[in-house]
Amino acid sequence: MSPGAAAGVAQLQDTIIAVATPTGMGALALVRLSGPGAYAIAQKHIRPWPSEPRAVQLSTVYNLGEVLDRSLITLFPGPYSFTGDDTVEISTHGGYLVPASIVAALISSGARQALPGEFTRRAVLNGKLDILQAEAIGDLIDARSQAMQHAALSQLDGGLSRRLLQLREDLIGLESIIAYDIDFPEEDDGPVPRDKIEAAIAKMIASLEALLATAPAGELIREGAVVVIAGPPNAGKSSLFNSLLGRSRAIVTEIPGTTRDALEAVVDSGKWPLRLVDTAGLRDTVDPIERLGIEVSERYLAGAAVVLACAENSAGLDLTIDSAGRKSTAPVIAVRTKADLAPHRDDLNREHVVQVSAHTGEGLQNLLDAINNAIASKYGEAAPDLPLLTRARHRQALTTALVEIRQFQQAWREERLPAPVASVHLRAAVYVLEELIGAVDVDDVLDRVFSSFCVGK
Ligand SMILES: Nc1nc2c(ncn2[C@@H]2O[C@H](COP(=O)(O)OP(=O)(O)OP(=O)(O)O)[C@@H](O)[C@H]2O)c(=O)[nH]1
Ligand SMILES: [Mg+2]
Repeated sequence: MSPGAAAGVAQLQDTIIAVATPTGMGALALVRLSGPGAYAIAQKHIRPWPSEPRAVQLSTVYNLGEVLDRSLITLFPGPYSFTGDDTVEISTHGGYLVPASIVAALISSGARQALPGEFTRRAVLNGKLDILQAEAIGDLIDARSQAMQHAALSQLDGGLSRRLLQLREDLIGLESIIAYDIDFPEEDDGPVPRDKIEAAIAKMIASLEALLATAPAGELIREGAVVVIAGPPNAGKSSLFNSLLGRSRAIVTEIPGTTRDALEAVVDSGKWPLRLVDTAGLRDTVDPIERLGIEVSERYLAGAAVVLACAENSAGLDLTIDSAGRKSTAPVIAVRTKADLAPHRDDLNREHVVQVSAHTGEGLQNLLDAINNAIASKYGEAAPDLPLLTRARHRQALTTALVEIRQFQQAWREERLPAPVASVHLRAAVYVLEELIGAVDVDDVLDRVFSSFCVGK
């Protein structure tokens, strides 16, 4: 057990409390109290005490005889609560004072201020959630796009955990077949057929590869795709940025060189969260401040998922596409700005140029579609029936598991290593998956081996 886990177990004796809603002015706030002493602590302050669990009771919260608030109280007895421990939820009036005074009163009676994420951590330690589901709760709260909301909900529902548990199950199955073969090579059935083991390995490798293939799209959904708006000064980049954002965030003037620093804002395109970046116009300049801004633009270009090369004329577009191509490996979308000014000019009716006007809104949807398509063709679309890997932690763990299984496959095929040694790779893959899910039970393989034995053997 890690020292962190040991600390978690020791702290499980504490009853923790926190305001679950954000600090600040609001109609309501939720105070959550959870732990072995939750009921005893809350009973010192709440009257009347709810007569039944999971039913809302209008009560008064007191401290030393003084009324703190009229609140709605709900009891969630363990283990049927979010954390698995007895939990009291107090729905109070909002604002700065009321929720904080209730928390202070309950702390004076023995509760402890919860650490960040501690309620969810308890849910994991009490077996209510696995680590992947706990991460999904964090992602759901952080979600700034529908795509992330869907991915987090599916992970919370256990989609990814179930797949990984199945994989772990398959690995343990394979381990036990090999162990059985080693221990009882002259059984009546004869040795385990090699092609059966080959097929099981191939199935696991295919399943891991399919999951790993979702990582680029999954990580992009969680982190957002950096979309850099680049182009010559005065091309209308900041205007386009504001239009895509739906609000006036960047300063727009007719003076070339207005934007000096990169500005970033998130737009939900429906499919991907886009981290739109407005940048300083690219040009040769002696102005040191503008030069610094251009350097920042170039850095953003290097890390872009997609570049919008913007210009209001054909020559400007060619130059921008060219310089974007040199600074970035991302797909470049050619965007002809200010389409309202000189519509249908021949030189700009060329193919693969999206025409937009920040003033009329023309072409903005086409541009969003083009961005979504460019991202999907570079990073892949999420297969609807597959959970997504949304974190580098998931990708690294599954890559390690895949490497171990491939090493087993090779050793098995070449009969290079004795079977017990080769199966060390399978054990390593099982550990990696267990660590990823947060479910560790090494006795499983023994259970499998002995469950197929006859009584008395
Ligand atoms: N008619 C028309 N004018 C536009 C449009 N977009 C921008 N402009 C005008 O073009 C000028 C420059 O716009 P900005 O958005 O500041 O251009 P920019 O590319 O950010 O410029 P820098 O920050 O200097 O690099 C302003 O006067 C805008 O009003 C458009 O779609 N139609
Ligand atoms: Mg600008």
